Amino acid sequence: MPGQKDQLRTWWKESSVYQIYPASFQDSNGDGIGDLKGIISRVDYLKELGVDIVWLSPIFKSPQIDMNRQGYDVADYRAIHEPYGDISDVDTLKDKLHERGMKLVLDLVMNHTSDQHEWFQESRKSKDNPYRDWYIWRPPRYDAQGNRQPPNNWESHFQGTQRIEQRQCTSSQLACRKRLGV
Ligand SMILES: [Ca+2]
Repeated sequence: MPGQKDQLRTWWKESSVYQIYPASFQDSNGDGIGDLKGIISRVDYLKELGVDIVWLSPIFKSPQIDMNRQGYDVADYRAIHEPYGDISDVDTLKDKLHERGMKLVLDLVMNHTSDQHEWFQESRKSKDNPYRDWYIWRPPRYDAQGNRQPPNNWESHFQGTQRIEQRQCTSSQLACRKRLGV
């Protein structure tokens, strides 16, 4: 029977977490872009550092047009961003981390998708599409001169208004992205 102290221990509070942005961590094939095989080749190094948990920034299929190519605009949650590798690489990385007593945390945000995701492509087709209410749609706003206005004036806690506008863009229209220069 574990003692009370052991029962109160939680791995996600008491572990050393090492976040990896895949594109810049380790390139295994010389194309200039870090990848999963590169991370796999450094698993022993991570263990030597004393890492308990690898937090992997987004690796899913994405056009990478969100802020600074972070990959939070996911186009397919069941596929890997091609320059990073494929699902078998994820399995290998997971297995090698587990063999060394480390955990793997995948970073993804579930409250929005890329405008290239098939759910969004369906949703935008018509108001009676089965996917229509998978996204929030509102009529566009215009000023007195007839110029189309941003979706809202919300501010982000993270990176100012642009991030919010960009999230709106991923679920609205190309013209909005052009306006923001993203
Ligand atoms: Ca590479």
